[in-house]
Amino acid sequence: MSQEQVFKTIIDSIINLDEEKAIELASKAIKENLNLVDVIEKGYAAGIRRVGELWEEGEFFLPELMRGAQIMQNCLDLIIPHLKKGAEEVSKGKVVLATIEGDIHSIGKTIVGTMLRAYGYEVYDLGADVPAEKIVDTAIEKSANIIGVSALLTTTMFGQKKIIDILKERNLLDRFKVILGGAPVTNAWVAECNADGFAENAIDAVKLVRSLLEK
Ligand code: B12
Repeated sequence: MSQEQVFKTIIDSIINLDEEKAIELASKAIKENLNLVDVIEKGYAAGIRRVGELWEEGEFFLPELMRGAQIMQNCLDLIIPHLKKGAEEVSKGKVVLATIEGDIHSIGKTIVGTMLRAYGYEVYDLGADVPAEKIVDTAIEKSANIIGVSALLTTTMFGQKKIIDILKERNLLDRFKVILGGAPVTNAWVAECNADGFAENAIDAVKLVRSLLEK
């Protein structure tokens, strides 16, 4: 089977909400030493995004969206420990990561955290639905270099801007780089927030963190 066919089979297993198949394909990918980052991004993540589209189109209802997310999470739980292999011992920098308050979407943020750890960064993942103040306070407490904030809802994106506003208020803008992520985030939004960058996927997030810390 070609790589593209493998990704297509994974996408189908998520769209069909076929947990047994999705798990079987995850185990196979690990056993066959496939590029697990590609397996996640081009397979499972593409599948769950398609489920989101089907939900938007009215083909799927909320329980199906939730089921798809749960299946994806179970597959990630299997794959992620294998991604961590090769992580470097020495920390290259500290990142505080969270999904902003009011927003429970955690899958993409968790993948970003895992990839950053795999590339040697120290990550404090505060989870989802986290108040902006708590994110800033943790960044201060941990002496972080970077604050990464995820938002998947157009209504919660404003919380990303709140982080910058709090930093400005407390005269802390020079102390941290703030990076944003999540499906609705664009370059224009990053500019409006006065943030330091955004990334569309976990690999680009690693590149972004690396480039910001080199500055
Ligand atoms: C799975 C999912 C859910 C799951 C979430 C499970 C979980 N634990 O995360 C469940 C079923 C719980 C859910 C709930 C809801 N959802 Co939902 N959900 C999705 C869906 C289909 C996929 C999201 C996902 O996991 N994608 C896969 C990951 C890998 O991609 P990602 O999140 O984009 O992350 C990548 C990048 O963005 C980036 N990234 C992410 N974070 C960060 C952070 C940093 C710092 C950086 C640098 C990069 C980065 O890297 C990641 C890895 O590649 C999206 C559709 C979509 N296209 O996004 C809708 C979607 C986000 N949901 C939507 C909605 C409306 C809801 C609900 C309000 C539904 C409801 N009526 O209850 C609730 C939200 C409740 C709340 N208060 O938060 C809408 C949002 C619409 C809008 N414009 O605001 C979407 C877009 C669906 C749609 N097409 O309408 N959802």
